[in-house]
Amino acid sequence: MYSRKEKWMKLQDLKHAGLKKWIDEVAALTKPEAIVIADGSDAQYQQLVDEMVASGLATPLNPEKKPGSIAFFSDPSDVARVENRTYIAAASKEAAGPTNNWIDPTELKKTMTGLYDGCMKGRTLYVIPFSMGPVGSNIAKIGVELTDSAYVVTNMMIMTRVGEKVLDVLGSDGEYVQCLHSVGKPLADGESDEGKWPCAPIEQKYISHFPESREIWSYGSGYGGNALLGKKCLALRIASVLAKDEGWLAEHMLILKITNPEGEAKYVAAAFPSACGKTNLAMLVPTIPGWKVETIGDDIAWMKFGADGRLYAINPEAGFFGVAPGTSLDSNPNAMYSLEKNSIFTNCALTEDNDVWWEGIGYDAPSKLTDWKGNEWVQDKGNKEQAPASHPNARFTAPASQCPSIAPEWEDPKGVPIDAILFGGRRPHTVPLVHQARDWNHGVFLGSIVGSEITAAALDLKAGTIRRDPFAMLPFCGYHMGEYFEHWINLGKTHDQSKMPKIFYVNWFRKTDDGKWLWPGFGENSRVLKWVFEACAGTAKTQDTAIGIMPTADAIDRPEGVSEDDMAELLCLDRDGWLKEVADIRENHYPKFGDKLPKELADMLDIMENNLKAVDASASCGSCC
Ligand code: TSX
Ligand code: MN
Repeated sequence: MYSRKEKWMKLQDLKHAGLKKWIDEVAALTKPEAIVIADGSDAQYQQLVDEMVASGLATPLNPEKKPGSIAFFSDPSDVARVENRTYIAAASKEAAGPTNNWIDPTELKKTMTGLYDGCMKGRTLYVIPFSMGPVGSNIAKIGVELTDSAYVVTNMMIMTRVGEKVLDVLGSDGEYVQCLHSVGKPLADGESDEGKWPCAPIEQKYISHFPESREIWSYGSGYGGNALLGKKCLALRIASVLAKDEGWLAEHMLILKITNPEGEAKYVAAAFPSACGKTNLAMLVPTIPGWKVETIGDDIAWMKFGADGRLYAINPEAGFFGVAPGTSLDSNPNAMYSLEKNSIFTNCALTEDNDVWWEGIGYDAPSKLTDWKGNEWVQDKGNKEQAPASHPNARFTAPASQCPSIAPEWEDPKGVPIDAILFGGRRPHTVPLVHQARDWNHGVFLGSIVGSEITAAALDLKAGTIRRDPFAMLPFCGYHMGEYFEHWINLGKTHDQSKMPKIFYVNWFRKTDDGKWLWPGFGENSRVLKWVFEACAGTAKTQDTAIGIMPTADAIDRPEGVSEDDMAELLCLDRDGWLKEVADIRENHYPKFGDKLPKELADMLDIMENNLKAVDASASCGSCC
């Protein structure tokens, strides 16, 4: 049965007895027709593409417009991460914490073993040995994903480092994270997928994490974070547990490098909830002359303390799995150049000449499109209710090496020393354009209160309400969020503060009372990054306030179109707004973490409240807030 393709590596060739045994066990359970080991070669990538094109699952794109690229259209029910079917199956419910779904691991394994039984009949089981992080880096981790989806294999080949070089590092007894995945739609005898995107109904979908045994079991979805198990499942949920145990950080953060006109560089990591433009910031083109921004990563940072006491970060990924709608030459030219070739597009619209199109790509749709559901679609600008041609969560999968702004050191195995950590979110009011934490614990406090205004896309809560997403990690922390806060606090106790990154909170999303953006954002954010750079260098113009360290009124150069009054509003201290914020944190946010909320954070909230009450109400912010 093993290896239908003689030319690829065979199971017998694997040197790792434990890995071979696990593959045998999974094959005995799932009963695939064949087993193929992903060797990471271009030839194998091409063969997988050819097979998916032949079956009708993949659409080859126009080689003149998007060379080496393909498009996929998922089942309409399988378009995003499924948080309500995502489980942290820790030994106890308490260990998973109040913000994760929990099922007893023994019970969950029993249920899922039942689902996996025979689920790969008639399909191929692919073995994907992958490295999160540069192969051989001492910050990197190895995973092996077993999957029945060739779509997953090709995406993993872009998003991670795959193949024989990983098996070489793994050796005969190396450690790896077991990642088991099936699309979860068993074929009947004689049935084939016939170009359909297979997946299971929602009540059979399970995205399960077993933190004690460091295993991931995923069933029923072929999409993104549910299926490409190196990303959210391994690099965040499982790695966050490893990081707590081993004294490092696995974070939902971009990493960028900023260089001033004198050639001095600083490295910045930044965490934002979804829909705040993390990928855009990671690839920002500065508007201020002489300054340069380069990209290390756009989604995940693994950070460890070096022998010199500084915090070093690597990007564990090798590609970008970015939201396509809204990505244009205006909003993010570097992303557009990254996806020009050798990329995978999922749920984008297709043009008549086999290029991709999406809402917010920066130009009108051509006369006729095929929408992501496969239907003919003609743009009707008069109709505000028209369903979009691309799914709002449509994605591009592009190699990071193709990004024009990628930093030369992006694959340095020792990582880059982080100077600043930014938190942020969509806050139309109250939160200023930028402020800095007074010290590490205050910075942890800022991370713990991260929140973002609900955008129209999220229908479960009223638009205009703020959803808290501490450290942008709420959906991605593999253990109790209160213990996660404590882990951050503890790092401050055990390390030299003078060598730790400075912590900031930014907000690109302030609005006027009549709903207009106060700040132009995008490349103009380089002005804020410049102030952050200067704050790290000790040369910034700053003032101490009730909420932390803020820029003086003239510390940040004003972009064109931003008046002096606008700037004052962006940088004012909204005493009453912050007092409401304190009340909301005290009544609605912090109680969620029960007695696991570190005392340092409760104290920090009291301090902020007292500071604010001491501000003269009539003197604060005049008329602007
Ligand atoms: O990514 C964004 N960033 C960060 C860029 C480096 N977006 C897009 C968010 C959705 C993913 C932004 N949207 C940003 C921003 O800084 N700011 C805004 C709000 C905004 C939108 C459009 C305009 C200005 C601000 N344009 C005009 O007013 C012309
Ligand atoms: Mn993310």
